[in-house]
Parts: sequence; structure tokens; C-alpha cells
Amino acid sequence: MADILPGNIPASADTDPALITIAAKVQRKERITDEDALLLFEKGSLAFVGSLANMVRERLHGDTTYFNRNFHIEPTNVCVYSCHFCSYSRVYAHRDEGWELSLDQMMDIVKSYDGKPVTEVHIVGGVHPKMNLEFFAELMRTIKAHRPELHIKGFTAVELDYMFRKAKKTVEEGMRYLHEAGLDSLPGGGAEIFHPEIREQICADKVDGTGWLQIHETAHKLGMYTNATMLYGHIENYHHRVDHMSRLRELQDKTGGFNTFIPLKFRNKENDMSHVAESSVVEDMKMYAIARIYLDNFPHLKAYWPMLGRQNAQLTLSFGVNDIDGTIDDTTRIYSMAGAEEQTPSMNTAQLVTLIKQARRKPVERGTLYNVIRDYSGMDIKEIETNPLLN
Ligand code: V47
Ligand code: SF4
Repeated sequence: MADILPGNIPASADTDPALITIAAKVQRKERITDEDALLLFEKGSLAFVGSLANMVRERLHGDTTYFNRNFHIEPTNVCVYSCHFCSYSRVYAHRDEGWELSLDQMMDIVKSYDGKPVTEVHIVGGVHPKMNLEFFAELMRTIKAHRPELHIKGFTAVELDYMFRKAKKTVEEGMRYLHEAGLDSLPGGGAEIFHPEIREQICADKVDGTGWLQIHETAHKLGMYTNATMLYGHIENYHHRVDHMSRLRELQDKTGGFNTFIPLKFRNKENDMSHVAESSVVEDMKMYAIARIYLDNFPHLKAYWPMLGRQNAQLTLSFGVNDIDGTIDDTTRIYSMAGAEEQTPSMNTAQLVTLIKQARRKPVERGTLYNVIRDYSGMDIKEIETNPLLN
């Protein structure tokens, strides 16, 4: 028979006492150690880690679950790098399989949202040798001249590292330049797994873990917020995951500049790692739960629904997640090309609100920096569907 510890932690007579000790720490709002996190991965049941994560989530956010209205621009899928997990990039030699958008073509995408209530553009793509710092600074300036209030979240540390080095700028000089041109914040991509044992096997040629962290630290120093990701569920083991999260937690203690952690489930279609099996749903939910418990200084945990699928994203709302990203509007190909269920990722406001309400949570639209735009909890779905200002 299961006993219930204070705080609703399910434990039975055969629960490892070390797990009970960890649960007690979390209840007392104490930080867990790397060893604790490893033990949760190795021995914690989904119910056990899930209820702990849910306690942390509700302590931080109650039922509030954020989404935003956003679209992506993917300037190119041509890339000088050759990450083995990537289904998206086409190497520079095979240009016929790739796309590269001109500044005007990207502005046409921005203009197609004129009059629509989007608040964020997320710009991310391959590392094209000819799309340089000046080209992207001009893009920032042109977007801001057209729509000043649109938040630009753009460029992974991998793209930034390449464009700064090519422009012969230090990270600080390059970052300042793009920030002044209009770049508001950085997405969390390119982090993959920091540990060199794994990084050297899956993405040896791009910026290393230390370089990724330095770029985010510099952005934080300039007052910009950023996100962090981790590509999990391939050839790494639990200790590599903990090491990755530990480096993020350490930097966050120093700067406080991370908003959100986004675990990204490895998808295995059409890439050099197709022989590696994908993780199970149980593993996925445990990953979210343990991230929520371990990263006590990260305000938010996001499930990116185009990669996970909307049903699994809905499930994460019971395992620590308080944000499911945005409307997307079918403007990204990264995950559909890697075999994700969402082949044309797009959800309107009513669908996102329904998904969150079905999980018995409170849907709140946010800006990129988690400023509250609208609480939808008291609104009728029909009212949302028929209001042009909300779609
Ligand atoms: O760094 C590439 C990942 C990332 C695969 O900050 C793959 O709000 C799984 O970082 N299977 C880019 N993942 C996307 C990204 C992101 C997405 C949404 C929101 C935010 C944010 C950031 O996509 C890459 C890489 O880790 N990725 N290939 C694959 N086969
Ligand atoms: Fe290029 Fe990014 Fe793909 Fe790596 S993950 S090959 S850096 S597009």
C-alpha cells in the first residue's frame, strides 16, 4: 500500500530511502545535488518524480500555463556544419536542396502578419557562409523599422559564434551590434549536450559547450534574456544530462538571465542517427519532471509542441511544464523534417487554450519575456474563435 508523504509524494514501503530524502529536500525548497538528480533518473518512478515536479510547478506558477503568438523565419537550411542528428541542414555543396531567403523575402514574411496579433518572431536557421553579421543586422533594423513592437528572438549561439568570428568581432562587440540593431533576446538552440564525450560524437565541428555558455553569459551581461535547450534521448546517458543542466544552473546563479529551459526530444527521421531509437513517453515525462526539480533557479520550463506533438505536450503540463510555446503558424520545418508528428505545425489561439484547459490549467497569453498579455481562463472558446483580434 502506498503511503502519502506530506505534500502528496507517493511512496511505498519499498521506496528507496534516498528518494524519500530527496523528496523531503524538494518539499523544504532545498536545492538537490547532481547525485540526487542522477538517482531520480535511475530509480525514481514516473509517478514519484512527476508529483514532485508538479509540486514545484504549482508552487511557482499555480495552474498558469503560458503560450504566445509567434511565427518563425528560417533564413536558410544551408549549413557549414554537419551535426549527425540534424535532418534539416543541407551542406553548402548541395545548394540545390537548400533554400536561402533574401532580406526582401524575409520582410514579405514579416509583412504577411501585418494587422495580426503576433508578438514575437523567432529567427533560426542553418549557418550559411554568406549570410553575415551585417546582413542580419540589416534584417533586424528593417524589421524594427516596419514593426517596432515585434519582439525579435533570434539566432542560436552556433549561428552567432560563426557570424562574430567571420566578422572578426569579439562576442561582446558582435552581440552589442546586433542588440543595437534590434535583436531582443536569444533562443536556446545549439546547446545539444555540452559534455565533450557526447558533443564530439554528435556535433564535433560547431561551438563547444564553453563557447555556448559564454555567448549566453555575454547576452545576459548586456541585459538580454535568453533560453536554454538540451537535446536528449539519443546516445547520451543520465550523467551527461545532469552535467548539462548543472552548467546551466551554475550560469543562471551568476547572471539570472535565462528565462526558460526547453528539453528537446531527439527525433530520428532522415538523419545520420536514424539507427538510434527515440525515447519513450515515460522517459520524456521524466526528463521534464527532473528538469523542473533540478533547475530551481529557472523560472520556466517549456514543452515545444511542434517537436513533441500536441498530445504529449499536453501531458507535460502534469510533469512540471508551465509553457507550451506558441501558435507557430506552420512556419518551421526543423521538426517535421526530423519525423515529428506535427507535419504542418500550427495552432490557433482557441486550440491552444482548449489544450491547456483540458489539462485543467489556466491559459495565459504572454509576451516573450513572460509579460502577461491576456488571461483566457474565463473566456468561452466560441468567443475566442469568433473574435478577429484574438486570431
Ligand atoms: O539546436 C535539430 C534541435 C534545435 C533535431 O528558445 C533537433 O524558445 C530533435 O532550439 N531532433 C533548434 N531536435 C530549435 C530550438 C528551439 C526551438 C523552439 C523554441 C526555442 C526557444 C528553441 O533543434 C537545435 C537542435 O537541438 N534539433 N535536429 C532532431 N533530429
Ligand atoms: Fe547546422 Fe544547426 Fe543542423 Fe547543426 S543542427 S547542422 S548547426 S542547422
